[in-house]
Amino acid sequence: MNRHEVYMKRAIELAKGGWGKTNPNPLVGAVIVKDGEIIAEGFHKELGGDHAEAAALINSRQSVEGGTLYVNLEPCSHHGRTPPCAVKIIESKIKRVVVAMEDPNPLVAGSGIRMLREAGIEVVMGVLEKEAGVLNEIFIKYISHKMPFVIMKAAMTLDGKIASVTGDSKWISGESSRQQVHIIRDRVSAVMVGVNTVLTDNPELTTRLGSGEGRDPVRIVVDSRGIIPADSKAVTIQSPACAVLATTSLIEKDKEKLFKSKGVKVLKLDGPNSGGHVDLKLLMQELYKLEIDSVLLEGGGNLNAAALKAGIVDKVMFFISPRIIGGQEAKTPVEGDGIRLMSNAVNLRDINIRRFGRDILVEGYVRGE
Ligand code: AOF
Ligand code: ZN
Repeated sequence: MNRHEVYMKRAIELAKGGWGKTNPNPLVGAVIVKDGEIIAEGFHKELGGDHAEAAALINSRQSVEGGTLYVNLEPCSHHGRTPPCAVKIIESKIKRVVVAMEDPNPLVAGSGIRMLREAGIEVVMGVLEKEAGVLNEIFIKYISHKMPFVIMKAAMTLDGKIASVTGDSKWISGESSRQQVHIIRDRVSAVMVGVNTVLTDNPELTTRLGSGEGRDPVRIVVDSRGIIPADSKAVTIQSPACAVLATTSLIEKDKEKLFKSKGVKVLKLDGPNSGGHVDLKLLMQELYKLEIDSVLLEGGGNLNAAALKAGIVDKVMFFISPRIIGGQEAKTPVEGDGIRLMSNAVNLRDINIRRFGRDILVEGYVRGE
């Protein structure tokens, strides 16, 4: 790792301090180096708060004049919730700015770099670009496609079952895997399940980190006919985050009223070709409007199949527990009609394998730039 990469790695580590708090804004960290030493650090702590570059400039206890600023995202050039960072950097007399990646936000998209260069500041681009892209995979999808980043998560046995023949699905994966899921729930804006999952498991869909900290995601239930009981935990649980019922015009009027009276946001999403089902692409476009930048899709098999078919899934995370339960009728993570030819399979790229206790996590991306 060269000098630039060492400091950029630090900026990326700092950025992670904003996990779960900056959505739908990016994770950004910044480091200021002068005479071979880090003299200030900062990161974007929460939505609406100081941008990372501004935070680092404020945190410096000595003059930053002539120093180098490392930041994992191009400094902004626009007046948004805060004034443009590029202007602050120019005023601070920083000599050089090292950036991991250009800002995909159309409001910025290269203009921050241009501003800096026009002011005579040396700009070095592309340091740890790939790592920076992974760090902000949610932001990049959200801002460039106007849809949330969708992570399909499942926990299955070694023989690929998500429940036994009797429907028992409690404790398929171990404690450590389940904890990891709560860490992800804390970082994403929403968690989404299908009607059958609510009917059979009645999940709370909240974040339980153990430490007492953590932020609940918005709870989304996809239920085309609006048949889940109004006293389902997903509806009634006490949480600062709201519940969304993604349904269609097939929902009964009284039921719709009942859900609304309980504070549920009811979205009717009939698509031209969705045949009485919720149009998932339309749902994603609506979620974008609600500033939901990421969705953890927790099944079950029918919704997972529909989501893959609709092309809304970005990332897959399958936890595999080394247990075998068998049963022809036992449910699997992806049901639906299935593909006919192997050549049409969903082929994951950039596969990563991690261990959580006795379980194995296989994760990868469905598509990507
Ligand atoms: C951040 N934090 O550290 C940086 C960002 O909503 P605003 O006005 O705060 O502006 C958000 C945009 O600013 C964001 O989409 C990104 O393009 C740019 N940079 N944003 O939230 C930061 N550096
Ligand atoms: Zn900024």
